[in-house]
Amino acid sequence: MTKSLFSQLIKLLIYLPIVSFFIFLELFGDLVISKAPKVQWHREYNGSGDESHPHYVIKTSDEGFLMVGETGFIDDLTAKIFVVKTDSKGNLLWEKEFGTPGYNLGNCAIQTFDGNYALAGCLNYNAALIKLNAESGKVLWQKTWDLGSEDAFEGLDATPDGGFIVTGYKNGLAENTFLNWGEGLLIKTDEQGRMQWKQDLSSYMSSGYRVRTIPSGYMLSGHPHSEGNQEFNLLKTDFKGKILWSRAFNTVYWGFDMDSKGNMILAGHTRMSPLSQNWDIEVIKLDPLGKVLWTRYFGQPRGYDGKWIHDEVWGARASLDGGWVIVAGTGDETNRYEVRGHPSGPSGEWKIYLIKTNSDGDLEWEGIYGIPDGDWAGEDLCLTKDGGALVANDCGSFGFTKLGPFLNPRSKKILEKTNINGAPY
Ligand SMILES: [Ca+2]
Ligand SMILES: [Ca+2]
Repeated sequence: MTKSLFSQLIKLLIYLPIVSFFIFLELFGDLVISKAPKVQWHREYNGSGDESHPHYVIKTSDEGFLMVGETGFIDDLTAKIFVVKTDSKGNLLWEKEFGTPGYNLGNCAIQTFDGNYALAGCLNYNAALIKLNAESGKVLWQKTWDLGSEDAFEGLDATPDGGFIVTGYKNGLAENTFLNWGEGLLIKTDEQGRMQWKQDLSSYMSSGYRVRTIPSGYMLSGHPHSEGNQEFNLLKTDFKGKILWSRAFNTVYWGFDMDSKGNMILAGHTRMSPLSQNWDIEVIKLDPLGKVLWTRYFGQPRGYDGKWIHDEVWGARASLDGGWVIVAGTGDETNRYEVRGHPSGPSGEWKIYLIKTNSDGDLEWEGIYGIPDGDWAGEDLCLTKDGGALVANDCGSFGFTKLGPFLNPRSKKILEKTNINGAPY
């Protein structure tokens, strides 16, 4: 009897620390899951145009999503701004189109401090800022500016006084939704969209692209000064738009985000890559003063000859573990190549290409997502409360492609810190 009790006690002493250890892991286990997440669900919405193309997505405070882009085409002047609001499962809550078919661009969106939404883009060759009711999508107000020929807003953020900071370009070429080689500008408005000041960025940028309110002013990423002079990608201004410093790099970057410490990521695609002679992904991490901490290249995730493969990155997000998620598309458009019979399928079918790095830029996983006989491409991404993400998928319509957790959902307390735009900053 005594012996049995004694052996029970010994067992308890042996097992208790092991059990406690696993309880500890359950509660505070690694935030990171080091393998590519799977698609949980996918929904598509098209507007009145033949096709629709998303550019930007945010997670909203109701855990749903707001995606913005265009329906119709820029090339044949049939485009309208298209906005889709869904719940957390991708079910449609409302959709809206703005502008008459022509040259209209839906480029960026935020949730405002009052819980509604604001969009930045272009209506009929004029830069546009539109505020929408969150419940219905009804326009609360809309402002357009003819700042100079073809102009558009590319990025916006809310400001602490309830107003807006918007960036974009004037005197552009109005050729597409991407590079238009205009003259960069930065505008501050009040809460009703009335302009308070504007800053000419034309000696720095052909276009501002993303802008973020930070405790000491505004940080903005933008496109190079001119096609021949691939320079100036990052500007810091004070709250009046005075330029405090600028940084120049030799690549056109699209993805931009900041982590909670003010570190930044810039992600673009370049032919000057050590991996191949075709477009590969270049990612740089910068400290809060714009000093480059590291540079990494990624590409050819499906294993084709890199000479033919375009890896095109359009977005990047800070991840709550201190790492980064890069969102891209991968494929080729070369009829001469189009590998058929390859284990990964024809290379001409485009796929979403996601890259997860740790804070040092080391690859943790790459994810490839697509469908047979169809084209998918990642345009943007937001993090979700379950530790997963939602990709804005350009699949010929607005694709809402939900990925399962890649951050440990058990670390919920940390994940709840995710702000309304899906980034921790
Ligand atoms: Ca104009
Ligand atoms: Ca490539």
